[in-house]
Formats: sequence, structure tokens, C-alpha cells
Amino acid sequence: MSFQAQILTLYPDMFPGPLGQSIAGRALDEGKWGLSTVQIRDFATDKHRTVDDTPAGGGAGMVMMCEPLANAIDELQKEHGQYDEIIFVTPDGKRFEQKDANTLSLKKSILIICGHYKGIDQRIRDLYVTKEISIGDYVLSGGELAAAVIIDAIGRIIPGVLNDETSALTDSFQDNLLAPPVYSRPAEFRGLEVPPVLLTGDPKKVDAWRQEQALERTKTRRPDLLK
Ligand code: 6GU
Repeated sequence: MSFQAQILTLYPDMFPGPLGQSIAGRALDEGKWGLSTVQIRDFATDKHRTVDDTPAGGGAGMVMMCEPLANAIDELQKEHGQYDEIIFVTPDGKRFEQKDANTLSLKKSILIICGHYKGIDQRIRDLYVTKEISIGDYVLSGGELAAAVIIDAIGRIIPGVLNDETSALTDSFQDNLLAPPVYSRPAEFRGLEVPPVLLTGDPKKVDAWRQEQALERTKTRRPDLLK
């Protein structure tokens, strides 16, 4: 198996969720990549299985404690060996982009830590975490959806997962351009025609049109990508 993701979470039932469907889901069923979850609470040390505590210095909210997370990671690394990356998903992480998905798709094994409440004790970040990733400038109630987004973006570009091998290379963002518009049949629908160049059967002309449209779309919608 080329890629293994393990997720440390308080909500393992959120997985595989959407990752069990569609292209990535089929590849998961076929064993082309792997996904497993570990319940952080199983590594709590008291009889109430406590995983959070009040913030040092006071203030609102709760913080995920060191011990359950450290015990979980230690145990997993003992069983599994070192991970290529230990990722903490957090709104204060580095913004996730296509190139990060590309890089991560080449790894053999990653562990993703999903936080809740006000976050996790900084010492877990200092001691274990190799990458901190945010999926955008908004706050989710926990890291699980962010982890699913990241894994979906990775899963679909793992070699052998897409049936059309070249398809991932023509996605939006792969060359810092948005994808051009696409059409299928019929040639006319409610008065709107498929651009005639797409019906010429001339691949050079089609490519040139797509390139031009991609550039045009990027200029109007995402000029920041062209800088
Ligand atoms: Cl990675 N986690 C949470 N909780 N919220 C987010 C996020 C991550 N990325 C953007 N918002």
C-alpha cells in the first residue's frame, strides 16, 4: 500500500465518512491506500477517561491535555514505527494548498491529530508535531473535517487511485491556473451552445482554447494566483 493515514481523534465515527465514497472511497476499498482512526480517550489515565483540562493562566474553554495524546502517539509509534509526518490540523497552521497535497501524497505514512475545544497543550506541538496545517481562514468546531479535506486532496492524487492517470495533472491549481470550462452533450442546450472549437476535433486548437480560457478565468476570479 502506497499511502497510510492514521487519525487521532475524539470522534472516530466521523471516518471514513465522505472518504468512503466516490473515487477515494473505491480506492480505499481496493486497498490502494489506507485509513485508520485511534480514539484519544482510550489513552486517558483516569477512570473518567478525561482528555481535557482548564487552561493554565485561566480563561474560557478547555485544553486537550498532554498525557492522553502523548501516550497515544508513543504507543502508535511503538507499534507502527516513525511516521513520515505528524500533522496537527489547526486554524493557526500553514494554509493548505495543492502543492502540499502533492508533497504529502508521496509519503508512506502520516498521523493527523484532530483537536477540539481551545486546542491542544503546546508541549504536544513542541514535542511531536512536524507540520501544522489549516484549511482556510475560518474556524471549524474540530479538526476532523479539516483532516478529511486534506486526506481527500491527497487520496485522489495517489498513483493508481484515479482511473484516468492524467486527469489530476489538469486540475485547477496544478499549474497555478483555474481549470477551463467544460462541456458535454448536447451541442446545444436551452439556446446555449458548446463552443464550436471543442467540436472541431483539432486537439491543438482545443488545447489552445483551454489554455486561454484557464488564463481568462484566473485573471477575473483569482488574479492573486498569477502574481
Ligand atoms: Cl485545521 N481546524 C479547525 N478546527 N478549524 C479550522 C481548520 C482546522 N482550518 C480552518 N479552520
